[in-house]
Amino acid sequence: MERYFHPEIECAPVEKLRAMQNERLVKTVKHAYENIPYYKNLMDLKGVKPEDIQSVEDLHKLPFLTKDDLRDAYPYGLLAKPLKDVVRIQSTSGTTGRRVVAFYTQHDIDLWDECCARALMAVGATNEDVVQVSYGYGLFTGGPGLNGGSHKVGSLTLPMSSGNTERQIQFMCDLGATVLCCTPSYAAYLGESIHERGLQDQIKLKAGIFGAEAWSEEMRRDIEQKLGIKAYDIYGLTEISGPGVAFECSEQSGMHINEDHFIAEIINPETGEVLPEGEKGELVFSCITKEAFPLLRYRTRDICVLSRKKCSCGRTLIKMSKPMGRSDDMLIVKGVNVFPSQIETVLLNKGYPANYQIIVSRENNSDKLEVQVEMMPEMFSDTIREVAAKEKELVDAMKAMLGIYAKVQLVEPKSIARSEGKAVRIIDKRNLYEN
Ligand code: DLL
Repeated sequence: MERYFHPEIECAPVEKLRAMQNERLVKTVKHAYENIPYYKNLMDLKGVKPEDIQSVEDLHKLPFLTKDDLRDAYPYGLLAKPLKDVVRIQSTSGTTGRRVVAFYTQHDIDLWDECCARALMAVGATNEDVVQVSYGYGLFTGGPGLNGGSHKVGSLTLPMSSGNTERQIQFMCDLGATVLCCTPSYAAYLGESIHERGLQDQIKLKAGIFGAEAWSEEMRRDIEQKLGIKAYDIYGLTEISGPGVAFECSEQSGMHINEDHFIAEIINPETGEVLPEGEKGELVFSCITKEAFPLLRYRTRDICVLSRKKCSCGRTLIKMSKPMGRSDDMLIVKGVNVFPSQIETVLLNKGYPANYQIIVSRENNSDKLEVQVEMMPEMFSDTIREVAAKEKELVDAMKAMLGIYAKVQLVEPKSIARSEGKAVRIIDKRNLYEN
C-alpha cells in the first residue's frame, strides 16, 4: 500500500499545484526584492519589477542565481530575514570562496523536515519504524534533514551520523533498524561489512534512502541484494534546503519534486534558454515557500530530464531523472564536493606549476582521490625521501583545503600529457552517470 505524508498535495490535480505555485511565486519574488538588496540589484539590472511576475509563465523573466552569486554575497548578502528570525545554518564543504552557507527560520526547518518526511513515507516508513540516519550530522544537510523527517513521521530515530562501521552494525542489529539513510557508497560498504561478519540474519532493514552523490542502477541492485532491502534515491542541495527536494517512490524510476515548495525548470546550460519537458539540460530551482534563503532560479549545474508522465504511485508531482552529469567540473568524492580549482590553489600556493591531473576511482565501494603533480625541474635531483616529504606536505595542504585525504604523487616534469584545447584535469574512473 502506497503511503503519503501529505496526500492532498502529493496527489493534487496539476492545476491545483500550478495555482499554488503561482500565488507563492508572486509572494516570494516580492519578499526577495524587498528584503535582499543584492537580489533587487540583479532584478533592476535585468529591468524586471516584482509586478512583472504574475505566474510561473513569467519565471523566465527573472535573472539566474549561481554559486558565484553565493560567493559574492557571502556570508549574509542573500539573507532575506533579520538575524533574530534565523535559527540555523547548514553548509557545504569547501573553503570560504566555495563554501555555501544556507540559512533557515524555524518555518524553513519545518518545511524541510516535511519534505524529508514525504520521502520516508514514500519508502513505507511509519511511526513503527526504526530509522537509522547514517548521513553526516553537523554542517552537512544529510543528517539533520533525514533526522527531522524521521521525527515528523514519528519513527524512532537513531542519529548515528557517518563512520564507525562497527557501531553502526551493532545498533542496526540490537535496535532492529528497519530504514537506513546514508550515501549509496556507505550503504554498499555497510552491506559488505555485514556479510563479512556473517550477520545478515540479524538485519531487519526493509528499505534505504540513499543520495547526495550519483549512483547507478547496478549499484542499486548490489545494495538491494546485499542488505535485502528496497533502495530508493533522494536528491537535494544545500542551497535549496538539503535532502528531500526530490524523492523516489515505489516505482523507483525518477524522483518526485516537492513542487509546492520548489519550481523546477530545465535550461540549456550554454544559452540559458528554457527547454521543454522531456529534454535534457541543467536543472534550475526556485524556492517559493522559504523565508530566510529564498533562492530564485538557482542553477544547480546538475544535468537531468523532467517528466510529468503518470506515476503508478499516484503522486502527481513532476519527476526528475537521476542526475546524468554536471555542467561544471565539481566532483563529489566520499560525499564531499570538490572543485579542481581548490586543488589548483593549493598547488599554486606551494609554488608548483599548474600541471596536474586528478584521478578519481572507486575501490571496494570507497572513493579514492589521487592528484598527480609535475615536479619542479630543480626537484629532479631530490632524494626519494625528499620527494616523499614534499608529497606529504601537499597531502596535508589538500586535507586542509578539501577536508578529505587525497593521495599526492609527484611525477617527472612534462610527463602529464598537454592538451591542445581545454586541459583534461579530471579522470573519473567511477562511471557514475548512466546516459
Ligand atoms: O548532498 C544534500 C543531500 C543530502 C542529498 C543527503 C541527498 C541526501 P550538497 O552537499 O549541497 O547537498 O550537494 C548537492 O550533490 O547538486 C548533486 O550534484 C549531488 N546530489 C545530491 N543528491 C544526489 C543524487 C546534498 N540523489 C549536490 N544523485 C547536487 C546524484 C546527487 N547526485
